[in-house]
Amino acid sequence: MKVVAFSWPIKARMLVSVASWLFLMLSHGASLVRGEVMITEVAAKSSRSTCLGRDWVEIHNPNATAPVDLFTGGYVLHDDKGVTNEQAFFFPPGTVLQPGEYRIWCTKSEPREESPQFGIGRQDTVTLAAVSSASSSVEVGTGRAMGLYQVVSSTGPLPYITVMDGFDVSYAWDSTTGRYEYTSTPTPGAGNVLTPVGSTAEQIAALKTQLTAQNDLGAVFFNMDDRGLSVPDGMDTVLDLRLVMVEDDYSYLLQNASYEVYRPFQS
Ligand SMILES: *[C@@H]1O[C@H](CO)[C@@H](O)[C@H](O)[C@H]1NC(C)=O
Ligand SMILES: CC(=O)N[C@H]1CO[C@H](CO)[C@@H](O)[C@@H]1O
Repeated sequence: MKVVAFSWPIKARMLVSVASWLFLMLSHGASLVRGEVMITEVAAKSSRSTCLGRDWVEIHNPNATAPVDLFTGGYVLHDDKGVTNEQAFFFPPGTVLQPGEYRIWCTKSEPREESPQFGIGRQDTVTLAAVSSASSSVEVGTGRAMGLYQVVSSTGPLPYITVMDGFDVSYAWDSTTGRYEYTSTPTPGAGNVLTPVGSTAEQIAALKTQLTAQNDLGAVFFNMDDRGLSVPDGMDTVLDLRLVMVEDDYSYLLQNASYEVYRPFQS
């Protein structure tokens, strides 16, 4: 026999939250007028600098003249656990996307009312849904809240790809092909730039090029090549630091060469 793993307290809480949200929405005089907004970009942990490394979702209002109110429009953002999951995210009052705006939401952040609390897992699906305009006649108490919503925009399951650590990647809408693709040039909060992610070999080559360029900059700045010798176009020495160390400590430094080694010095 199959046991339905759905405890009553959670179910009750969920229904109360949907019901109170609907009430809040209606009490704000919401008319369920909405525009054509869409999910334009999502990042599943692989975009490092944005949102302190957390996942993020970008939503775009392509309309050039009309703002879209995500609260009064009855929008909800959820992952593949669906709109009835506790972590489905209801936009708070005053969430208005201006004409042409791209805005990102960091997941699992504070305050919780302003951040989707679901993570975007491998092959997860991120969906933007909205309360169906026919919802006034639907009984929220039946628990079939699913029927209240219609999908507005969905990424579909995020395809699995190999992405090296240290490589910035997002899954972005390509308006020229009408499909989502991975790009190695994430553009959180702005129009997408599609740059194919490439094979593992190509990622390694790109990373090497990037690191070599960074190393070359460092060689000029520190006026020191890989062997510690000065370089032709190196910058002038600004600070000449001389330390006197005990022989053992000095040899320890040489034997344990690393960017961070702690040893006492005499003067
Ligand atoms: C922008 O929104 C307005 C108001 O909802 C609508 O009349 C218009 O058709 C929309 N424009 C586009 C290009 O969708
Ligand atoms: C932390 C560490 O790696 N220490 C090493 C430094 O070098 C000496 C001599 O080779 C080693 O004995 C230590 O283990």
